[in-house]
Amino acid sequence: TRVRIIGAPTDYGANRRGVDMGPSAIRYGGLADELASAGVDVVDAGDLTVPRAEERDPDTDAPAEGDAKFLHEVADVCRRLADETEETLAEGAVPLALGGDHSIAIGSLVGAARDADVGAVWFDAHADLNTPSTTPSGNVHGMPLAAALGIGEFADTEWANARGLDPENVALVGLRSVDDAEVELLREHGFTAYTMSDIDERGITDVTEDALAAASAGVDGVHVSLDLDWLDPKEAPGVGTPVRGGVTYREAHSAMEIVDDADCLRSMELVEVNPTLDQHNETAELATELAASAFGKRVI
Ligand code: DIR
Ligand code: MN
Ligand code: MN
Ligand code: MN
Repeated sequence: TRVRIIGAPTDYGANRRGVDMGPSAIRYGGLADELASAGVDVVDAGDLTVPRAEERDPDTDAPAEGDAKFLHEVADVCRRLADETEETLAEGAVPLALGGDHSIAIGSLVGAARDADVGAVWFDAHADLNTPSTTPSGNVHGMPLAAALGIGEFADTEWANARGLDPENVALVGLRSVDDAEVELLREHGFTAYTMSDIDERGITDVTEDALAAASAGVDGVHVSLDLDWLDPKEAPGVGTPVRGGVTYREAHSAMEIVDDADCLRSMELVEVNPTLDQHNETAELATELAASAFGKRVI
């Protein structure tokens, strides 16, 4: 396997500053070495150029659509990430995007689904299905799945529509903080959704296998989106929106090993690592280990 790392150091989409340092923290946490130990051929494409929030042009500051903060800036980064993602896939490599906040997933999904039908598995405490009219926070990191699927006000947003992605091939795993409007969408659109209670009852292996089966049915491959707040904050304290009751270290590794076993991984991202909220960079290090498991690293 060949993997191309693409850093997307944004913090436009989150309410706690510092998540733009995620790509550095994850690299410093040993990503290239971890992937190499999984037998992966790694190329680091560096970071996309992302202007700081403080440097944005005041003329383009007007909120674009309802209450979505920095939507213009998010669009600019996601367009470029989509192009890089598409090019990486065309070269036969697996794009691995490093956030940054979760809004970058719009770019990953658009790029992955331009010339292919794809599914997605969303490992996250949150559903990320808000839109500018339903968002309680204004933060675009709570909207990427809705944006990529063209839900609500995103129906005609050309930069956000992931052409080859449909809700029937989207599986969410580990939900425990879902807003009312998101609950409605989860019921309406034919998503596969597993809460923490499902994991309690059925175990992480069964749930992850079913999620991958739903995501991969009838498509060319699967995008895995790993929001580090999926894990319990005891394991992953360096995130902006921690929610108690997440998966354990072992459950997370088990799920990533099942991703590898399913043999359908086509693109991936690691998001929401915020080293300013972390202890000794442990969340970034965890992210690198989980990526290695997803790309095939085993003890023996
Ligand atoms: C909440 C939090 N649902 C929102 N979302 C987060 O702001 O839309 N997503 N933290 O990762
Ligand atoms: Mn989350
Ligand atoms: Mn579509
Ligand atoms: Mn998220």
